[in-house]
Formats: sequence, structure tokens, C-alpha cells
Amino acid sequence: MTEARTAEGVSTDQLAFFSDLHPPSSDFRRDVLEGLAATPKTIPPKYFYDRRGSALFDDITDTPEYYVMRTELALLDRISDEIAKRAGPGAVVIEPGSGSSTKIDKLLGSLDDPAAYVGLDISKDHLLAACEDLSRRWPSLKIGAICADFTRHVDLHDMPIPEGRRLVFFPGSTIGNFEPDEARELLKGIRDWLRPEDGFLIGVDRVKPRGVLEAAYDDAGGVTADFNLNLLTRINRELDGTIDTAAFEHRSIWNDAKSRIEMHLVATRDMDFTVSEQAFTMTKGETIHTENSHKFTVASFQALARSAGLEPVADWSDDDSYFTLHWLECGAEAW
Ligand code: AVJ
Repeated sequence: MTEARTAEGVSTDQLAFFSDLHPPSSDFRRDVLEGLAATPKTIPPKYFYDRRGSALFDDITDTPEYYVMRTELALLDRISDEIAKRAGPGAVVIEPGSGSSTKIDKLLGSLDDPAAYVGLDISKDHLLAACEDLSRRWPSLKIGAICADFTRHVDLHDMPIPEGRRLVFFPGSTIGNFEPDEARELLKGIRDWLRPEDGFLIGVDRVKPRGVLEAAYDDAGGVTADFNLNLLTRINRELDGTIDTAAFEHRSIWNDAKSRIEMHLVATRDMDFTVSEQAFTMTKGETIHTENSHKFTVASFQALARSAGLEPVADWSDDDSYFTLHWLECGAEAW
């Protein structure tokens, strides 16, 4: 293993292993210029999360309307015994997109003597910082890190994953950010990590009354609006943009045909602006589409999982049927 040090001073020598697949890094400038030149205009939601955007997302999870995070956390508490029983002792937890420390701590705390944690993330700095934090909180846990883009197929066959039953953990309904075809490819990639005895625990937000969904993505306190509008502020700052952010409004709408919440930034007047010296025009009412958050029924998610070769084995929902944790396995003919 080679030792490496990132800007944060995180060192890979504390890790059980570090595999860097050198995923092509995303290009904010290119993606914004392409997205603003397209019809309709669109910008990928991954760019929400600069420093202020990440803080605003945390604030969103505290709004009364955004039930997603707190519902999943309460559900994880409620089913912890069943998860522990299914995973068994000495599990190896694999987390694509190493994310919320609260959730991973809950999961690890539920398990019977987990053997190892393997984080996987496209951002090396984020990955190593998250693993470093985790090793401080779980000093006896073996921790491995893989720098890779899990939305593409990542081959774990040749990696030094510690021995033990694997439990892949993909919470937060992150799967909802992807178009159905992309979601299927992502799930197929994860299926390839599983052997017949392994499990895959995924958090999925459910279809529910439109008013509840639209409010969750347009809270009365305006936090989600600030989160969405911050993308324009980021463009102005990082890409030398001249966008009048005050001329945009946040909109969250339920698209019933596509079973998803869409977030848009709506131009409230005709305007011209430049980004990185490229000129753009918008007309009053035109939008920049910034996020999709697909919602599923238990059956529609199971169908998606099956189409990726995954076998639904168990599922648990809160009493309001707002959110479901699905336990999937690789089914008959993997490996
Ligand atoms: C982080 C993608 C799960 O879709 O609910 C929250 C992001 N956007 N409010 C979601 C989000 C606006 C969130 N995910």
C-alpha cells in the first residue's frame, strides 16, 4: 500500500487498504456551460454541495417538512435487531458514497461485532476525511477505502476486501436522484459486489400525497429555496457569472407521470447573463432544472431491483408508509 496525504492532512497509512481507481473528476465549468446551453436548461444536483450548500442541506433535514432523514433514522433504530440478525456477526459494511456519519454509526452500532468498513467515493479528499473520522469513532474497526465512481461499474473482485459476510449500505434515497436507466445500472453494479450470503440494505423514499412531497421540497422557512438558489451564487463566484440571483424563484413540483419531485429555478423576468464569458438568455418563466427525486412504491422499487438482478428479501416501513428500507440479495446466478 502506498502512503498518501491529502490537503486535509489525512493519511492513508491508518487504513487497512486504499485503492485509487482514479475516477475522472467532474468538471463544474463544463457541466454548467453544457447544461445552460441545453433545452431545457439543467444542472446536475451534485453541484449543490459546496460548503454553504452542505450546511443548507443539514438545515433542510431540520425543517418540519423534510421528513426523509428523520424517518429513515427512526426506522433504522426500530429495525436494528432484525438487521443485526440478518447480517450476523463479523459483517463487512460497504458504503458507496460514504455519507452521513449519523447513519453509519447507527448501522455499525446495531451490528454484532462488525469486522470492517469499506468506504467508496468519487472524491478522494471526502473519502479519506470520512474514513479518518470513522476510525476515530470506531478505533477497533478495520477500515478500507476505494476511490471510484460507483455510478459506473466498479469491480471489487481483485480488491483486498476483508473476509466476512458483506452488507452494502446505501441509505438516504440517493437512488431517487437517478433516472430509471441510470438507477438500474447502479444497482447492477452493486449486485456484482454480492455473493449469495451477502446483503444489500437500501433506503428508498415512497410515493405519498403530493402536498406532503411538494412541501418537503419547498419548506415554509425557505431553507430549500436557499439551497436551490445557492447553486446560482456558486456559479457566480466560481465561474465568474453575472446571474441576478434575485430574479430567480425556487419551485418544487410533483411530476406524476415520472413519479418524481422536480426542483427548478424559475426566471421571473427576461434576462441575459454570462458565465465564464459565455452569454446566455432566459425568458420570463423559463426554468433551470436542478434536481429529480424519484419516489417509489414498495412494488415499483422491487420491480426496479429485480430488473437489476437483485432479489427483494425483506422490507420495513415507518407507520406512515413514508419511507422503506429494503433488504436485497443477489439471487440465484451471481458469481
Ligand atoms: C440527498 C438526494 C436524498 O432528494 O431528498 C433534499 C436532496 N434536495 N431537498 C432528496 C434534497 C432538496 C435529497 N437527497
